[in-house]
Amino acid sequence: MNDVTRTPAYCAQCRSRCGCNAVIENGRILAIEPLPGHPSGEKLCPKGKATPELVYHPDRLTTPLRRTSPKGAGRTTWEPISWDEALATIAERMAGIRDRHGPEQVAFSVTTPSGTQISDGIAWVERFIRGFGSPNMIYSTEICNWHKDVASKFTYGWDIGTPDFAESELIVLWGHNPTATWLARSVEVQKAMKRGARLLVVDPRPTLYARRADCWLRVRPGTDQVLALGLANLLIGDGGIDADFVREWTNGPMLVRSDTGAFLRQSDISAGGSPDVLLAAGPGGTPLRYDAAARRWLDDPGTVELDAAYIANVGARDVACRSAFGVFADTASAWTPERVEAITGVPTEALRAAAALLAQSKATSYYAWNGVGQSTTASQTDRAISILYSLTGCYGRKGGNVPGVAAPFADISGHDLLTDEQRAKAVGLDERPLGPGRTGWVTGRDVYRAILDGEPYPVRMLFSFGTNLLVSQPDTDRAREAFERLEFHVHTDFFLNPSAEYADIVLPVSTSWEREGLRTGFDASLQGLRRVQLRPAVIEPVGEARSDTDIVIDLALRLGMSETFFGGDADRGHDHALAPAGLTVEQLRASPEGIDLPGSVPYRPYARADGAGVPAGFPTPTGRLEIYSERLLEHGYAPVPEVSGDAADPDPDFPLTVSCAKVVAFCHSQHRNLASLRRLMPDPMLEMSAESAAERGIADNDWVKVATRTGSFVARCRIVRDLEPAIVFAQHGWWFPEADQANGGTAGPRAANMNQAVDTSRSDPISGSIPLRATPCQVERMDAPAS
Ligand SMILES: Nc1nc2c(c(=O)[nH]1)N[C@H]1C(S)=C(S)[C@@H](COP(=O)(O)OP(=O)(O)OC[C@H]3O[C@@H](n4cnc5c(=O)[nH]c(N)nc54)[C@H](O)[C@@H]3O)O[C@H]1N2
Ligand SMILES: Nc1nc2c(c(=O)[nH]1)N[C@H]1C(S)=C(S)[C@@H](COP(=O)(O)OP(=O)(O)OC[C@H]3O[C@@H](n4cnc5c(=O)[nH]c(N)nc54)[C@H](O)[C@@H]3O)O[C@H]1N2
Ligand code: SF4
Ligand SMILES: [Mo]
Repeated sequence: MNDVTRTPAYCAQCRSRCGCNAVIENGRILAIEPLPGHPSGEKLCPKGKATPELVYHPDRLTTPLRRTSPKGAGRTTWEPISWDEALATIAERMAGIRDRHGPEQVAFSVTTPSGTQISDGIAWVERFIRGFGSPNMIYSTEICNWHKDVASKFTYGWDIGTPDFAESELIVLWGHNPTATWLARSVEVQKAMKRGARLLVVDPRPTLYARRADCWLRVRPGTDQVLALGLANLLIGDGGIDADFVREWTNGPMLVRSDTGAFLRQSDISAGGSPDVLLAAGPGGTPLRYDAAARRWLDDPGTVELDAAYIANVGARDVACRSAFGVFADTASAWTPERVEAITGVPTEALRAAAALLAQSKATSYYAWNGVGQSTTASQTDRAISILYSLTGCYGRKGGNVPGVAAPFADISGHDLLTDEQRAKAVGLDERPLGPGRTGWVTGRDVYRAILDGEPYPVRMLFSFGTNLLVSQPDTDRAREAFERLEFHVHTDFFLNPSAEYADIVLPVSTSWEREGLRTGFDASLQGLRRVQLRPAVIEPVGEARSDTDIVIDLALRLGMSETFFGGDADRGHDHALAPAGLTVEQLRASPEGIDLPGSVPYRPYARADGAGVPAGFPTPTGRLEIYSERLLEHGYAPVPEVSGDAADPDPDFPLTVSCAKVVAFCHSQHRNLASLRRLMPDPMLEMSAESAAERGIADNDWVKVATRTGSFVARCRIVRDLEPAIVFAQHGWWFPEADQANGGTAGPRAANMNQAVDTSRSDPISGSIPLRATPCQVERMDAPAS
């Protein structure tokens, strides 16, 4: 008798969200298999295949636990408690702090939906946090997705969009390595290459796609902004830009005053003129009027000049003005190929070849992610890359990056629930008023400061939905100290990770196979965005584990938020989310493989005209794609992405630079306890060139110590061809679940956690990102650590 069944599902462990069949026998999940026909269903990675190992791992948390030992001293001991006792205690502590001190004094940390299964419940968790009234959610966004998803709005008004791989002539992977991090996208890139699409890769590491690319720019870590400006300079100089697009759709033609840096407005040059009307230069110096509020020209823009210089009469003074495009072009022109080579290490011929590829392609799509988002210049780097891309005219176009979704869905993550008063209390928001703090996403560092120094007010409680701050984030010693200081600390997870060891109460969470998951769009491809799927729970929960969604709904009811939480009925919440797209939970339950919405994601949404024939434009202050950002200027930041500051002097004690990249075997600090994945990668590796290794008497596989100004970590050397000798590559997230958890393998001089060696004294002034990808270091051979 064979009672094996196959249920359509998807793997929620990472951003790829691979469509699959779950193979179930006698209520147990045996395996997952690819699900051809699903937009991300062609392949599964080793982490997906390790599903049964994770689900039935002997270390799974199976009941709520309360700690019975003091914090920070030796081994932690726990006692099981009931769900009711656990949740009653948590609700009471939360309500107590809220009522006595304010909800902002409860901080949260939420793990990443791009690299964990929390994508199933993330909207509910965020709703809970905002509904409770706390603006303090540690979310890693400043080192994860914020730049491509939010900083890009300074330029496009929208996010980076979804690459239309199926129609691209040229694909650019810029600091993004889908082979390791987004399998379904990697499949799309391969299909496109087979079809004849060209590939440009910008990465210091010889990734699989770098080796296969038509052009590989081996950029030095942390120098991408210079590279992007250098490429823009070549495109502009050689006539390789789409000048019609730039003239018609960007704010490039608008005149900028040299005295204030603001746009030249009609109200500047004529009494009674409108401040909404911006001026551009027409032929022979006639000013042409553009009404930014109405998003339309008041004069015929047919002859508007892009690269204009202009003298305006402001009051009784002459003020020199330059078109926004001209300001950017001047900034970029400083970056000649020779200067770019000196900073980035990219040879002038390679730079010219890349510029030629960009100039020739009429349909370029790109993706830029962690390789450019984890630096102290991440926001302006995003600006430089976005503007470079804008010059190609491909944003929104067929074969380019297309913003938007196939259908609208209601957002249930509760952005509207936080009052302005609470929103303003996000820690770190004063320092970075345009940063992720605006939506309640704060950095670990700022929360530790609040806990330890009471700045700007004390944080008393931390409630973690997954995350492993002691390993995945720097400032490890501060974090430990802060955890010991907390009045109350809750952690929800599948396993007790090193950070959970500091909690007062730990809650066992069901894996995605034991709970439902709603997905509105699978964005490996533009076509996949039409798929909506409600993944059923395919097995019963292990032990007493409950989903994050169940946990926050239960707590919400205990905290008096029933109404905000749809009376405690998750289905009602999901129906609310689905309603604008005309779907229901019931329909989706009847189609477990998902439903494809009719229609598609529209190309060129900015060109869609209203009844009066006025195109929608871009959702930016000027209604145009913003080469020049007055908004950044108003907050004291550079309006075009000029390179700020001088590079720090090289330190002879730390002549190398350590960067990092993700590996297919693990997500962040997870998966180290799964035997099949550890067989793929038993130890942390440090990629080095043969030259640098030989210079230090290091052979392949030797253990090495990597020292920086602020700490050190250990790894094994892996010699890699074609790596620049001064650059080494580490992996983050290492700890040893098999080791004695009294130290968890996370601390001390022999630990493998690279984040304890990252210096966070400098950060991106807009987003708070930190230099995870470029830290000066030295490497030396060491004896193998005792196991
Ligand atoms: N297997 C696996 N998949 C994952 C995750 C995981 O942990 N493991 N995490 C998920 C999450 S949360 C995220 S955010 C995504 C991230 O996905 P990716 O952005 O693809 O992540 P990385 O591999 O860290 O970095 C991408 C590339 O940046 C390169 N790089 C390093 N420094 C620089 C630099 O200075 N400039 C440039 N141009 N490139 C540089 C690296 O060599 C690497 O090839 O992956 C998601 N998917
Ligand atoms: N040096 C360096 N550091 C980095 C990065 C880097 O590239 N280099 N990448 C950064 C990035 S992009 C990110 S996003 C962060 C990620 O940092 P974190 O969000 O801290 O991710 P993890 O370390 O994987 O910890 C995730 C924890 O959540 C648990 N978990 C998984 N799924 C669920 C779930 O559904 N519910 C609950 N409650 N728990 C769950 C896991 O078991 C694990 O214990 O790390 C960042 N840190
Ligand atoms: S790439 Fe692997 S871990 Fe990520 S969703 Fe696909 S199968 Fe799961
Ligand atoms: Mo991330």
